[in-house]
Amino acid sequence: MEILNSDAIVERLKQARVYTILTGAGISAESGIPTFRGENGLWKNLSPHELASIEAFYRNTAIVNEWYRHRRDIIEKCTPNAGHYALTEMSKYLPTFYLITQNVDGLHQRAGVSDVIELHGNIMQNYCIRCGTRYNVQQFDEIYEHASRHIPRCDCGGVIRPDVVWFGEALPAEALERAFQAAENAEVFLSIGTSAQVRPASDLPLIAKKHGAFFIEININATMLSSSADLLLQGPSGEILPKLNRDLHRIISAN
Ligand code: BV8
Ligand code: ZN
Repeated sequence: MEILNSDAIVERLKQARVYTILTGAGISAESGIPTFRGENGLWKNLSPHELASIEAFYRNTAIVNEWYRHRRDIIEKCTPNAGHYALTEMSKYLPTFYLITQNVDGLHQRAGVSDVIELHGNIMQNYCIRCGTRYNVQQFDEIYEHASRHIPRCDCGGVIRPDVVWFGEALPAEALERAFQAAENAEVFLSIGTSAQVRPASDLPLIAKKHGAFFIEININATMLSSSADLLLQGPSGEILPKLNRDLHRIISAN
């Protein structure tokens, strides 16, 4: 089944120089990583603010740290899926390719994309909130094993936290700036596997649209962005992206 079933769309993609991609938890679902708000979402019983916020961390440091260790365990046992690898392929032949992700799982990097704009940080990284010393997962787990009350501390005495962006926290300035630029300059913008409920990430597709981009949404469900999409590809990204990659590669190499 041809994914790009109109000459106008094919022509538009053929002419485009700048492709910007935004991914959310949905692209990792077929790797076995639970999404946030879905059926068996991570936040089914607990609200995000009880887990992914600075208040939660201070109030329930042990519970929040345990939740992140649980998520890291899941992620370490998972591998990138066909959707991740299709994007890696695209990054090799598209003229300009920006990959922005809300995910903290590092699967795009493990699938071979060299430059990933991580808006919400990376769950495999940790740092001391007092002196900023960084700890990788092994170092963190070593400290965590011997931490009193499951509150891992740095040599300076400061508490160590996951290097992810919590609700109410600013996104990393450089990553956000690069993401806004990539959205403004996009000629084609793909939003893949995100419910588009979390800002400012969910502003990006609309910024791209406003600057004249051709907007493609890939999701198993409709979202609040769907009405502004120029092309809606409904279904699992692990199935759609390999087909899109095949068609796109054929179009671009026919140039
Ligand atoms: C900030 C990281 C300001 C940690 C996360 C206006 C402007 C700015 C902020 C706000 C604003 N209005 C409200 C806010 C506050 C808040 C916000 O947006 N709240 C929402 C909920 C109303 N935003 C913030 O707090 C942000 N901070 O802007 O601070 C500031 C400025 C200066 C100084 C101080 C402060 C911070 C937001 C980041 C929060 N951190 N996580 C962690 O991961 O533990 S958010 C969390 O949600 C994840 O990062 C996740 O990536 C993100 C978005 O979720 P999705 O990725 O979309 O996942 P979801 O489960 O929702 O959806 C999955 C989708 O996939 C579904 O649509 C499903 O249909 C689809 N799907 C499923 N399977 C498949 C599939 N699709 C395709 N194929 C499949 N197989
Ligand atoms: Zn410290």
